[in-house]
Amino acid sequence: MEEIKLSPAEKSKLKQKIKRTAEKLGANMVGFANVERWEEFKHTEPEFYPHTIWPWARTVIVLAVQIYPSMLETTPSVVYSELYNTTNRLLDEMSYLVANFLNREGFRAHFFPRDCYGDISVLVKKPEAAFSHVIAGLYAGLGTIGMNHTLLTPEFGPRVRLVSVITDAELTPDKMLEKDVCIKCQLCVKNCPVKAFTPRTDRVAADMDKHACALYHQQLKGEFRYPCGKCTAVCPIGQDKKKYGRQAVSDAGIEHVRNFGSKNAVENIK
Ligand code: B12
Ligand code: SF4
Ligand code: SF4
Repeated sequence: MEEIKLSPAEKSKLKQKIKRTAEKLGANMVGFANVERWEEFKHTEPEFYPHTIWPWARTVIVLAVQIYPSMLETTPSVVYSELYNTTNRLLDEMSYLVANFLNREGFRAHFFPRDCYGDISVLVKKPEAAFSHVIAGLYAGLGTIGMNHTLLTPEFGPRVRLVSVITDAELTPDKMLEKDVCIKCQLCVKNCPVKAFTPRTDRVAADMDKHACALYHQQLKGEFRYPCGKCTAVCPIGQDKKKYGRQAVSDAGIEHVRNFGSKNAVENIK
């Protein structure tokens, strides 16, 4: 298939149209990365680059939806579990439809589903996917990677879930953030129930025991109060924390919510 060459004015118009489409579908954030950034920054092995997998890929469009702090802070609970499932459906649908829009404009496009694993038992053995939305979000200028290994955005801190649309449309990439969004307060480190993080003094600010985190998630799944996300709930970064307040649900409220809808409801995890 012949590549469609766009003038700078056409590129800018198409970018605006994509943003508007995604926002109408519910996206809180939209960012654009050119595939060259995977080669420039090399956070992953080449087999994970979008254009290694799909040689026609030129741009990755990353969409984010917010996680409401007032629901997340009840974690582990069925309330957060339901929110998580809802965002997952929304992300996959939104990205499907944005890819569909690009198809109708004459471009190749598809989405990489928001997670892409069969079951948590698979991640206990091998905690990674064929394509990382965190890395894509970093390259698309949505945020920077925090000590808790998630993408921290100035608007919602780490309380966003991500999905990527991969296309052969050559669009102007967004600027990556220059300033580290993470303030290294270590609240994520201190509040992790399985002590998954070990702080480091170099650029990668903490090692993460992904196996311990995945094992804990397996337990929570059996109790119908999956996932955990405590390291994202406590992060003080984000305008959302200003809007909802530092703690967005009362202690009594947390206990009440945990008493319903899942097994092992109220116990030692806070
Ligand atoms: C496998 C997986 C897991 C595994 C492994 C987690 C991990 N961090 O790799 C387990 C089961 C432990 C897990 C747990 C959770 N997950 Co998960 N998970 C995934 C999945 C499916 C693949 C991730 C992957 O391939 N990892 C392997 C690669 C990317 O890791 P890596 O090469 O080691 O990259 C790391 C290094 O490069 C390092 N790094 C690079 N530069 C720097 C700089 C600094 C300063 C630091 C500290 C690190 C660092 O950080 C990168 C990310 O870990 C993605 C969805 C997807 N397809 O992207 C969701 C995803 C990463 N998970 C997500 C979430 C929210 C969670 C949870 C909070 C649970 C929840 N939903 O409430 C927890 C906690 C995660 C955490 N603290 O990292 C979100 C993250 C959103 C965000 N804002 O970043 C994702 C993107 C899902 C989504 N569609 O939104 N998850
Ligand atoms: S809780 Fe603090 S250290 Fe952890 S990611 Fe957020 S800002 Fe960084
Ligand atoms: S999701 Fe929970 S168990 Fe996993 S690293 Fe974050 S706080 Fe720890």
